[in-house]
Amino acid sequence: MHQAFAPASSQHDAIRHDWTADEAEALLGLPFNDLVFAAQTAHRGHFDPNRIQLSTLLSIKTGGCPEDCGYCSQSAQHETELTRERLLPLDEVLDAARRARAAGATRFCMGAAWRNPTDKNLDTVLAMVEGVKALGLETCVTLGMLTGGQAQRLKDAGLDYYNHNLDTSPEFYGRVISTRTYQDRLDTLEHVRAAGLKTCSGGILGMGEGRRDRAAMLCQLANLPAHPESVPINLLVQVEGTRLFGTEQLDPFELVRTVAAARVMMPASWVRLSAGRDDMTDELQALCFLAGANSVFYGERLLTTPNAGAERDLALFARLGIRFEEAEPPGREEPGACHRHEAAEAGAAAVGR
Ligand code: SAM
Ligand code: DTB
Ligand code: SF4
Repeated sequence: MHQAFAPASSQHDAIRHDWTADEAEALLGLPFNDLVFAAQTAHRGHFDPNRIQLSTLLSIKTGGCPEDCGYCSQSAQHETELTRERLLPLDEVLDAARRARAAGATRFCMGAAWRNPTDKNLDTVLAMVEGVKALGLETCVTLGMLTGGQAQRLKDAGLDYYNHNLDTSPEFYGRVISTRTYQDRLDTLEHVRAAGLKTCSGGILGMGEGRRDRAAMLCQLANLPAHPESVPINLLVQVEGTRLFGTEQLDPFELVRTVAAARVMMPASWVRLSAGRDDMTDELQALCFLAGANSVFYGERLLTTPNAGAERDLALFARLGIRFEEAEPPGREEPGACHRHEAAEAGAAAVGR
């Protein structure tokens, strides 16, 4: 076993904020079995290893974004097949949230293709947050950059999580986005944290970055004043017409290694296997769950691209004996509390086992 990373198991679940890129790179480069073992050990110190959290995504404002993120179908600088849409009306959003709850999601995440929300747009989003929360779902929004005042208004409306990704390392960042800086992203994360919102922040793999960049990105996340409560690890969804379309595919084991390192470095956070699952085999997803991923986007679509469907997911969870939790119906004594849903049984029925 590697000396630096195989000490007593109690050290695997330490909450640290002093990771160096060298250390994180060494962690990512451990023999695969040692790394996965370290991740499982950390995972079991903080979570039920056979349970995952389900979030459903909805794009509330699609396309026409002024930013130039090289991966994104919604950038106005890319010629993709996407149709630009206006901000969705409240009733459509609430219908989608009810459907997500009925399907078993506990968190509803709403995304908008904005550089930042205007205060007027934010008023509309606040009503969405209040409405979704009243359904007994946890709420998350991703709206671009926020001021401190906007973060506070979201908090006051009852928002649980704000998603804002660092996307990659500071060193690789300039190859992906030029219209906002890394520091802009860190500033928004600071506003989110200062307002008392939970932070959802992670990145994208498979954009042509190297292992050192993945290590540096994980260090940035783990060395924030508080670990993000939720860490989405996206695998680039290659959309025709975007600048990063045609990028060489990442070795799938690098995805598993990154999930495992995220679990070791942020042991008490939800690590979400996010975009890209539709193109993954069941076996690759199972390795990611073994490596400590314990949350997924659940439902037929991500924002603008297909997701692994609910039927496929239920069948996979059943084969792996993974349970998920379902939102309490609203009006119970502990709003937002969850009860166990035996996905394994439901899914087993779905696959006839
Ligand atoms: N416009 C807001 C922003 O960028 O802050 C919110 C929406 S944006 C689509 C949210 C995140 O989705 C991005 O930061 C990126 O990490 C992820 N994302 C977008 N397109 C993706 C793709 N094609 N593949 C993987 N992840 C993607
Ligand atoms: C995150 O980390 N991944 C989600 C969510 N946060 C907003 C977005 C994934 C988008 C995948 C490409 C698409 O559907 O447009
Ligand atoms: Fe706009 Fe967000 Fe897409 Fe960047 S990732 S182009 S900010 S929608």
